[in-house]
Amino acid sequence: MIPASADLMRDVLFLPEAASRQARDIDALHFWVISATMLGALAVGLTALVFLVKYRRMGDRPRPTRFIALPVKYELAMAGLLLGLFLAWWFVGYRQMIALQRAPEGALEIYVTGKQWMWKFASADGPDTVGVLVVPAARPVRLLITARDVVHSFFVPALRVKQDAIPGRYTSLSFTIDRPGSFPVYCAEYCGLSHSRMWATLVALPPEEYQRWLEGAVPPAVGEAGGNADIAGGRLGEREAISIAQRGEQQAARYGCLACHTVDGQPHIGPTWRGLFGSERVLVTGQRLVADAAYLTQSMMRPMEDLVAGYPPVMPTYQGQMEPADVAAIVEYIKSLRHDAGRAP
Ligand code: HEC
Ligand SMILES: [Cu+2]
Repeated sequence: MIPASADLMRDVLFLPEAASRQARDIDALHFWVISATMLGALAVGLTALVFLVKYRRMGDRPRPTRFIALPVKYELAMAGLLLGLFLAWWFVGYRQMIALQRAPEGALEIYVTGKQWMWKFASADGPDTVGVLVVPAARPVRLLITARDVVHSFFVPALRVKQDAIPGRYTSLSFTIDRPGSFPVYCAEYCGLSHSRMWATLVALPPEEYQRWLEGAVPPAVGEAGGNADIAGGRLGEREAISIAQRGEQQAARYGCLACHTVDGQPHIGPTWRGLFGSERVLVTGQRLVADAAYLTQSMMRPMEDLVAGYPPVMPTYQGQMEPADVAAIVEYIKSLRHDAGRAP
């Protein structure tokens, strides 16, 4: 697809600018599919029109049409051509899908959490933000996306991608933004009352400016970016004073969890939280499962339902007693205590 016609197609289809190579690849396939199918439809329509006129009823006497049998080789050629075309599209699309899942070595990893009704972002060396995703331009980025409450969908029109955000699971999305700019992010899965207000901005900064952002400055592009920070109540683009995990630490102390749980690896009245996230748990029933976000949440809400083997059933339930944001913060805190903290789960 030559660039000029790609621009034309983009205008005709009301698409925004494509911000990454992956997005331009998706566009190329999209334009190829839509042009071929539209041309096909046009050919069929025009033929029908010609036949309509050519074979219209003329006079009273019907003129029988000669019986026509199409040679098998034409039929095979037609079927083969169409099948080949569809397989080619599938092949190209499949490769593009894989490219969106796989990140090159050294990609910057950023955790994305969707919850009613905002997007939160956290990375190992950058500050946590709400409503504004800050990435360096021209560097591969891998998002690890999850949801805290219901299914959301991380949608960046400029990247031509929607990726489901599912509670208790991580999905991933990789891309490299070509050059600095700001791009809107939406939620593309109806998720409740303020679904339409669940938006954020993806800001790609030049490498030097990104470095300054890591060091504490707030570049104008970030300061001006918009997004929804309903629950957090913070100002957009402004880094949160403390990270989600740090808030979790405070909340764990406030709710008295630390009277029974330690964070140094020593079991107390309850199991230690050090290395808990992602580890295999053995329950009194003999059942084995992996401590993910869903399990941790369940342990707080209904502690009697999955009792850990070797401990007394003394943990009180916190169902209805904790703010959802506090539950999320504590889960995030326990997650930060895993042995391989900082790497993808
Ligand atoms: C009275 C002591 C006590 C308090 C207070 C307490 N827990 Fe527990 N907790 C336990 C015990 C005992 C277990 C192990 C038995 C079970 O699974 O319920 C446990 C298990 C857990 C587990 C599962 C751990 C594992 O190894 O799989 C999590 C997660 C947890 N608690 C989180 C919390 C949080 C968060 C709080 C505060 C909001 C809290 N607990 C408060 C005693 C307590
Ligand atoms: Cu949503």
